[in-house]
Amino acid sequence: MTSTPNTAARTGSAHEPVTVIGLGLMGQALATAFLAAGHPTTVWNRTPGKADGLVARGAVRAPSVADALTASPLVVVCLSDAAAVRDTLGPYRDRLAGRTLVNLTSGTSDEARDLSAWTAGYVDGAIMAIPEVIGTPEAFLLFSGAPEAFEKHRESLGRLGNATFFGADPGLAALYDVALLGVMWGTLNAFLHGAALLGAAKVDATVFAPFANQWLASVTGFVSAYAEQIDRGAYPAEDATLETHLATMKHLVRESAAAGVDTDWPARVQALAERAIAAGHAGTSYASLIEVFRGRA
Ligand code: FVH
Repeated sequence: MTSTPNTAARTGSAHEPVTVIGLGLMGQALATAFLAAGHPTTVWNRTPGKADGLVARGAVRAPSVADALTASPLVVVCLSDAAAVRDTLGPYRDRLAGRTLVNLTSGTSDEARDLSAWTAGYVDGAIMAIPEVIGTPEAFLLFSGAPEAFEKHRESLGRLGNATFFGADPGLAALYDVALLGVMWGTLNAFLHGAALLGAAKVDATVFAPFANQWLASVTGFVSAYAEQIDRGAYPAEDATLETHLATMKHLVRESAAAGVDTDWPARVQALAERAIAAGHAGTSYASLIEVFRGRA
């Protein structure tokens, strides 16, 4: 069913026209998903040739940024960084009036809040996915900003993947983005350190990986339990005390030194626990380390 413009305007988005600005690896995937879902899709890229494949599949190449902005009620921008967004859209921000600008460029919460001044219809977003999974439920996208603008285009934005809206603060999606990336980097650093340690004993990473994955399944169970403790502000040691953790952290430091692999990371893990214990958390759960991360220990 193709919706007429006013229907699209009233209901927001059955197959509303969408503009995608930025056709890098991610922008190409975004435009492809909108095209595949039947949205009339207008595209613009600094290097025009990157639009060729999309135009061959039915996208309309906008001759200028101004034309790209005025072509659709929903404009999605996905460039390298906030500076690129400012450089590209800044001169034409007056054309954003009455439109929804969804910025899927990685950036900080402050950058998102600054850009939100450009239009009442500003929605910031973060993509927790690689281009290949865009358009599938495997992709999850975080949004925050103008609630009415998001709701108006929720269906269209849902074409990209699993869309979650975090509320009116335009900076919140970016904060979730970096917090989740921090979970990724911390987890991968831990795996890579373990692989280096076992590698020193001639254990291949592919042999270690299934055990790491099995253990990660258990560790993720701690996350929900510790989240409840954090929100209650009480850290009962229902699984192990911080003192017990510290004793085995020292083993990791000693084994790393003996194997000649990085000791900075395990030493940092040990130092965090020692700071929490020094602040009186010896007999509490691992969740009490949040007091260190909050700067209270
Ligand atoms: N690729 C991924 O898996 C990650 C997943 C998580 C989110 N990121 C963020 O998405 C933004 C774009 O990333 P990308 O992978 O598409 O990046 P590139 O392929 O390098 O494309 C960059 C596009 O930005 C255009 N661009 C850069 N600087 C400017 C500028 N000053 N003025 C205008 N456009 C600019 C570039 O144009 P061109 O080089 O093709 O002419 C590309 O369209 C990014 O924030 C990731 O962190 C992706």
